[in-house]
Amino acid sequence: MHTRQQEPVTLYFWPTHNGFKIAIFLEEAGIPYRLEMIDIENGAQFAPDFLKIAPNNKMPVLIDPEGPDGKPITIFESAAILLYLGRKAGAFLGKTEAERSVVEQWLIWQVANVGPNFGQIHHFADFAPEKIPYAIDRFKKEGRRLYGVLDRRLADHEWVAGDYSVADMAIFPWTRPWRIHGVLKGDFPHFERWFQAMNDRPAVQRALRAGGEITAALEAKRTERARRMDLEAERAKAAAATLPGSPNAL
Ligand SMILES: N[C@@H](CCC(=O)N[C@@H](CS)C(=O)NCC(=O)O)C(=O)O
Repeated sequence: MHTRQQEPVTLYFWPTHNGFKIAIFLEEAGIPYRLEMIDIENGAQFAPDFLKIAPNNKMPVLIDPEGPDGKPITIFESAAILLYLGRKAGAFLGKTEAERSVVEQWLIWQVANVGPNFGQIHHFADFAPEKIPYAIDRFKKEGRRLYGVLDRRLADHEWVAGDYSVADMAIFPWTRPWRIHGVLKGDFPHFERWFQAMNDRPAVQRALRAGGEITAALEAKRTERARRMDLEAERAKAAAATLPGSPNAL
């Protein structure tokens, strides 16, 4: 991999799953970057100046001052950013056309399935003021199916799409709240092995700290929420185990 980047790229960022994906790539590839924080919890994504570079009103957005032909380029949509950066760095996309196709399939699987569905779990199971069991059940069931797809894939692949790639970088941040998705330890052992391997990568650890104090504060809140959900899951499991007629009933 070789990048001769002189001027840093600018990543319009908030410490969310879609933001972390790009930070992971930049850290892995050693591309210098600066962050422009877009506080999506306070409406910064709707600011007219941001709309000029983010037609969908969402982060992440990347500006590379050293784009094609040495001219600046602006890119929105996280998968488009990862593919651009992968081509630029000549890394993490697979080497042959067959390998690239596998990476693209799993990257698109994330943006078309994992992101939209897990986003709905977060909304209905965690943020919604009114808890609608039908909605929570619907999106958690689909979420569980997606964890199953990932776990089957990882049963005989070290990384999701061949060598370590943008597909791993895109999927991993979305699976960090696995407790909130209703996953229990031991449910998906191959996923757990891969998750640990991702967590252990120094570049991933650096990326998860991008955004400094703002990120640290949000991450602390998330850890607390995950702990609460874990306790709830344990209680539900214990209650189910003692239901009359259940195999574990006393
Ligand atoms: N498909 C987009 C999704 C981006 C996205 O959903 N970004 C969220 C944060 S993770 C956002 O900016 N949300 C603000 C809003 O929806 O108003 C991508 O992959 O880049």
